[in-house]
Amino acid sequence: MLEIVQHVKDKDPNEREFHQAVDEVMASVEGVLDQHPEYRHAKILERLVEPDRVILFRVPWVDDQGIVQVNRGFRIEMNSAIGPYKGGLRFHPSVNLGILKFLAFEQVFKNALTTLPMGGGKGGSDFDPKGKSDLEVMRFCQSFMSELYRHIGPNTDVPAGDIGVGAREIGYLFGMYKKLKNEFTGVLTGKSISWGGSLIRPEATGYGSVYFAAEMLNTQNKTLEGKVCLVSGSGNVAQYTTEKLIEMGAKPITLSDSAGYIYDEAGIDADKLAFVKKLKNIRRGRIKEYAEEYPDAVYTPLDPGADHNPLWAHKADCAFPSATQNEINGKDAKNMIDNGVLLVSEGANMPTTPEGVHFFLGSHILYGPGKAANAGGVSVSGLEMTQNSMRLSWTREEVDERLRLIMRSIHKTCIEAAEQYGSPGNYVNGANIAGFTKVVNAMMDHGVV
Ligand code: NDP
Ligand code: 2IT
Repeated sequence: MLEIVQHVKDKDPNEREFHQAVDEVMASVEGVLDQHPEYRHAKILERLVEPDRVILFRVPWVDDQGIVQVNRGFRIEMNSAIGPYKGGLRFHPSVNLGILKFLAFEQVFKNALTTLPMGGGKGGSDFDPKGKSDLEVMRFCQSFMSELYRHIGPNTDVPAGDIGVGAREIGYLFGMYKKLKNEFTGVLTGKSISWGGSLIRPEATGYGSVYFAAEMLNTQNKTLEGKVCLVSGSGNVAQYTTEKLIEMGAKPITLSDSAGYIYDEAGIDADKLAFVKKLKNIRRGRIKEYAEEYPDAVYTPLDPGADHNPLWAHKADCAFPSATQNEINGKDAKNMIDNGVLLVSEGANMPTTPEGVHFFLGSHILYGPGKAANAGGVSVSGLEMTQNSMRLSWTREEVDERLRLIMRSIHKTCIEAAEQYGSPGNYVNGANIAGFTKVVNAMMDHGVV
């Protein structure tokens, strides 16, 4: 293990997910470091793992019963070497400093791969939007922004959505920012279309993950046509992954939430997906209801104590993890390989444990890690910033075409970087090396700051 990984573990022993993310990147870039002793001399690694700043704040709000609630708010401004801090906000009870530092760290390299000028950041709260009324969510978002507004700005730090933060939350956050600053600017992305949003932003992460999968398959002269696909999650990324898979002639057969998953052997088609969108985005219900609506589908509750997740044990060709971190462990990865999975494209951030990654890489399947495969979301966020700066909006077709080109470019960059450093076909090394090199060279240009 590189010294820097031990240093990070010693310094913040409780930030397990952050250690995991640092460990993976550092293992990939050892060859680059050997060729560039000047990086070590400039203490580049020590600077990369230390956020530019961490903002931690109290978020008090009043619930519908009139009771005062207190949550914790965070923004990690990780690295701004190649552009303003950019990255989502996550509202989920599991949110803590270690999780947000892992997400911010990943975001730095992901954003560097997009070809657009964006630094890396991430934020959020341990607030749980589940089961809250719209008014409670609004009061929470307003309180959250009443502190965050002084730290962000269209040329400083531009947050967006992530788990638990969608169009509704971005609306409330934007409304409060605009009121406090008396400024209408592109300070958030994922905005609705009538007030500065970009077409295709809601679709972008899921579509991008499927475009990345198509690029990977293309290296073996294969397509998605007829491929049976496992999808996890049922939120933004899972829904638009499923939509694009259906459009490309593939057959998605699973979806999940944190309580369980559905298996639909006949395939999830466009009508069934329309039901899921209404269920999840409007009624805010549970995926279990899919099996009540479509009785041929089977619902299985997830057992948090189990040593594997049965969703990943169904026979399939491709897998699109689109829920959360570490949702595929070593056993799940082995089950997938044994069942003939030939491609994994990660819509979620770091959904595979190190043991799982080891398995995928060892079995030489097409394995697209999150920071490459899910970069379509932040890419279209970057395009939303561009449109806001120009004060115009592009058509659906234009944004979608740019997204396709960006995903193709990320794929090519990964392939080339992996080859250059002696691990052809290894997208993990490719993505880490290419993202790292771009950020680090900018840091070297800027001197010791
Ligand atoms: P959503 O909140 O829209 O959906 C999240 C989905 O994942 C829900 O189905 C949720 O189930 C499930 N989920 C969340 N936490 C857990 C958990 N601990 N265990 C099991 N299931 C869980 O979020 P997104 O679709 O936006 O995000 C999904 C993933 O994609 C995340 O890893 C995110 O970081 C990543 N991502 C998102 C991007 C975006 O543009 N939105 C861009 C790039 C990556 P439940 O409703 O039960 O909580
Ligand atoms: O993980 C991610 O890339 C996101 N949640 C999207 C970030 C963004 O700024 O659009």
